[in-house]
Amino acid sequence: ESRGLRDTQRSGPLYKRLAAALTGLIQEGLLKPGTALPSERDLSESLQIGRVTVRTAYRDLLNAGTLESRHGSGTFVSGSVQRMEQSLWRLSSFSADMRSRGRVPAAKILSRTIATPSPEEAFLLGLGLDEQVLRLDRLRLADGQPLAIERSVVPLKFLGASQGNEGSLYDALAASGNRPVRAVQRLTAVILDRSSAAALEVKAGAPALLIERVSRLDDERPVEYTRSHYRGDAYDFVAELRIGE
Ligand code: 16G
Repeated sequence: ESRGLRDTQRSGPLYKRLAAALTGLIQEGLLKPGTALPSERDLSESLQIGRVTVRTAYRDLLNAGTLESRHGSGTFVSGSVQRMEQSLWRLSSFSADMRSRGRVPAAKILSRTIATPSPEEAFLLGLGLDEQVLRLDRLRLADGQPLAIERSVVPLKFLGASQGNEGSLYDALAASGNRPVRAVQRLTAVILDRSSAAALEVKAGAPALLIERVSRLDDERPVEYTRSHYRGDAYDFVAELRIGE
């Protein structure tokens, strides 16, 4: 452990390097939420660095919310990421899924444009190249915690007056009588690039699941093409399997 702590960052004040090393261990999942950290004295002894250095590093991480102190029992890794199980079979929206878990869903709009579809989007959505789509980039949060970043492309003709401006896209579609009822989705393991990782508050290079979904209306017309990056540390996708023929 101490080798890892020393290797992570090589320059800057020692307390900063220690704080960065601890953050790295937490983000890599080697120090799990709820884990107790060594006392200031134990860590300064085992790393052979001053107690003030350890105290300052801990203080920075406490201020950042990465660590939390519990009275009388010490310093702990904040109980931040709550891992969730998600069915691979049920078609649901981010908002509905979070509500069913008792969490508060939110969307931060990163970009929103109305344009003609790219050839790929037109093909996947069964559109003419001159029709209009809404292209919506959103960060998805639950209880203020970022869990996914996604780009949704929706034919404008399926959206009502809200034009997907607020809250749940599926709610907006349902409100205009265009509820998605069927979807095909593909899951692919990916590494997050720097900007997606920053938005999701994980380390650059952290793993994610890229989930591409094409949803359809009752009459089979495609209603959505969405590419979502779901944080790898937040989700387990679960399916029940039956023996094949
Ligand atoms: C989920 C869907 C996404 C859909 C969104 C709608 C996955 C992998 N993706 O993120 O395709 O567009 O929900 O959510 O589940 P909303 O109704 O809350 O906007």
